[in-house]
Amino acid sequence: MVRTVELRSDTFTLPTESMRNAMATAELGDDVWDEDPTIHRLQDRAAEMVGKEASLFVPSGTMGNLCALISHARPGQEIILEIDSHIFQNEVAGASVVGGLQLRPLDTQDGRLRPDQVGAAIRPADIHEPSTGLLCLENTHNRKGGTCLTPTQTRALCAVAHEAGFPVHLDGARVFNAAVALRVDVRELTAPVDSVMFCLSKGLSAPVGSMLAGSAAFIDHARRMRKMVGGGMRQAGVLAAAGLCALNEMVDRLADDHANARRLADGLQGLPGVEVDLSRVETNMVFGDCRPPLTAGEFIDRCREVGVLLDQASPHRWRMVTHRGVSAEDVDYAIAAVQRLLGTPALSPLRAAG
Ligand code: TLP
Repeated sequence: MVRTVELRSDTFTLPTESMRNAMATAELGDDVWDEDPTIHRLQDRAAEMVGKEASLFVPSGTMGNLCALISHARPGQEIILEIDSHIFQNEVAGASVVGGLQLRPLDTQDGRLRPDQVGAAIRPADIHEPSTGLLCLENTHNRKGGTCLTPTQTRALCAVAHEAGFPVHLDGARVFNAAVALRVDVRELTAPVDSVMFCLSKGLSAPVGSMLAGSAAFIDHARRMRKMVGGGMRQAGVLAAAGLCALNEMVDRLADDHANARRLADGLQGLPGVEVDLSRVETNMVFGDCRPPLTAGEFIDRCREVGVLLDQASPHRWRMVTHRGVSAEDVDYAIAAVQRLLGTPALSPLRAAG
């Protein structure tokens, strides 16, 4: 039987029954007037979970990051971040367009910036140069494999920024995945940073929304910025109700997604034509490279024909993401399907190369 295994992203997760029920009965008000009680409950709960004074519900992770960047830094300032970070690669240059900010990307092997590397990128007080306004971290790091920054690494990086006098923002779209994988309270990963954005709509399965958390003064300013970029919503409590279920009911089960990603990576590793770096599989993502002449585009098209959906990361690189909608049986089906595909003449890299 052909089934569909959705491995393109954890953004494909659908709301749970408990979320649907909570949405149907949520108490509502106008959140632009700051009068939606369900939004208040979500914002209080989110702030408490990440150990910050306040938080703000935003429609997307992209908007949360943008509001953070333009709240922390002034036009003309430079932001240090990792070269494959979502903010640098996937947010349509919003920080530059809306915030007038210059981005300073630094390269790493595995998404983990080093304190000495950040230190060396800080601008001196020179009239010709922009001043450094912010350091951005990403945990887990998406494009480098879903890799985690530990509490110690986070603290060391923040110390460099704070000593130089500028703040740190964490793109923690999947910071709960990091906390679960590292077996630490998420506060250990968020306490050292000045602000954190995390997504409710990825592995946590809510239909829409992300949270931005930080000091009360920072969140007050970010609320104005959210309004400026069109993110002020009215009876948004209908979405916040699902977000509360996400925070209260969906964090611990992320461990299942991590086990499934490991199972998937183990099953795919060693197949002819694809290469999977097992050492990078720390959370719910599996990246692989196709060996030429096989391209990721070809591989993805053929996988789709057998019901296995995955995402392209570069001409030869693909990504599979596990989540609540992918069971261990789905993983086994996907492995067997890919195994069969790589054995077929049309895709067999050995045959094509010979
Ligand atoms: N990531 C999406 C795509 O945009 C690539 C995905 O499928 O992984 N930070 C990180 C680290 C992210 O991975 C994402 C989304 C965001 C921010 C933005 O969140 P949204 O999609 O809610 O704007």
